[in-house]
Amino acid sequence: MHQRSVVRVGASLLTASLALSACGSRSEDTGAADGKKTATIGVMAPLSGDLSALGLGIQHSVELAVQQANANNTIPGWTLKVSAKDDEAKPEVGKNAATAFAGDANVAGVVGNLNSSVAQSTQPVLATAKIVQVSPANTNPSLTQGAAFLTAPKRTYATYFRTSTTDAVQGPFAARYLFDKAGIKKVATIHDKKTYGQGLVAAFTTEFKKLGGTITAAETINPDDSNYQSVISKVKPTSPAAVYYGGEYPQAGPLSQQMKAAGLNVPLFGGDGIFDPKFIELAGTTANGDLATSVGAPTEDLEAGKKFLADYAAAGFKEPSATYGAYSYDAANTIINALKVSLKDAPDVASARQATIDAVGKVSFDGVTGKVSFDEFGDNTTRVLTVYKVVKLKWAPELTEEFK
Ligand code: ABU
Repeated sequence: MHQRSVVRVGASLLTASLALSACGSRSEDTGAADGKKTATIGVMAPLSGDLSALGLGIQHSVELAVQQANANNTIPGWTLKVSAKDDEAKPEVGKNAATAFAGDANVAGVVGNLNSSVAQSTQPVLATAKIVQVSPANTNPSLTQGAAFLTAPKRTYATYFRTSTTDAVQGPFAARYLFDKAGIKKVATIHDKKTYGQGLVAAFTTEFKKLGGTITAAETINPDDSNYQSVISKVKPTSPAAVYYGGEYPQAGPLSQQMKAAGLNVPLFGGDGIFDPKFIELAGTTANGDLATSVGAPTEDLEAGKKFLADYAAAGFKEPSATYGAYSYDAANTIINALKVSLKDAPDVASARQATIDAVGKVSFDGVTGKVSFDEFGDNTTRVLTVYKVVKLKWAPELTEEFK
């Protein structure tokens, strides 16, 4: 496979190639001019399979940030490159991708992963190599605050940061919306047993019960299954007014469709993992009324977001920026902002790695998604979320709020 993209370097317009190698790794040669040193920003995301719509949006949004940095000579004396690796949404594949980045002395930082379960396997590899990692999408709280995040939060990896918020915010945000705004007091929960889905449902459940709500059933599915009749038959007799789902759209879409077909005519409500047009495609004509929370305000409603979307369209990427595009662009610019400091007088990328980690911890800039800066755990200090509802078979924003 061979894709072409247009890259501006300085005042000249260059044509660069995006090559996909047999091992599923894509790298972009941004055409370093003579005398310039090169630093690579890695991307790890699902670039194939069910979640590739999200992963390709992450990859291209990083490419856009890098193209703009090169065009603006943001880091004098240096040209940035992008190297994107397909983690296939699988922990072991992600670990191999991280190991390859760790073995490359030119890698200055990595954007990724999408899946919290994959990041659990890449964090230690990049930490050992002292390579900074910024995820645009991982929401499981343990990635930044450790397994005991509820009672004794403790930073686990000094190299790991994220521009998205966490499920310790997203789950309660959904619970408050259902209980306070939608007036729904009885909910059944279902999750896919993976790190993200399980954590999201746990955070939702704690808050929903605290508010006085009732969890009528707490069930799980196997993410490899496509028939959910068995779980639906356990949930339906408990008469919930909504089903809260922890997991991603490849399972949530068919679950919604099968729930309605079986007469469980209540909204399916999920997190950012279901917020994609593919959910509606899979859920079909009965998806209207289903709900999702997602990180941040709707990109198209923000001034900086409008510019990002226009620049993204002008760059001519084949796939849309999708749910995490703006967060990926901000993640790439987090690393680029840090490199402005760490590479300034550095002889090479590898010797600047600790300085890059330190500089990421101190970034503070107005990104596309809002103010980008990190707390003592590496979490974004901005905690804005949006509830979306399926209306006329399209996601429509219902409520955007800062979580307090
Ligand atoms: N944040 C939703 C999807 C990615 C994850 O596993 O965290």
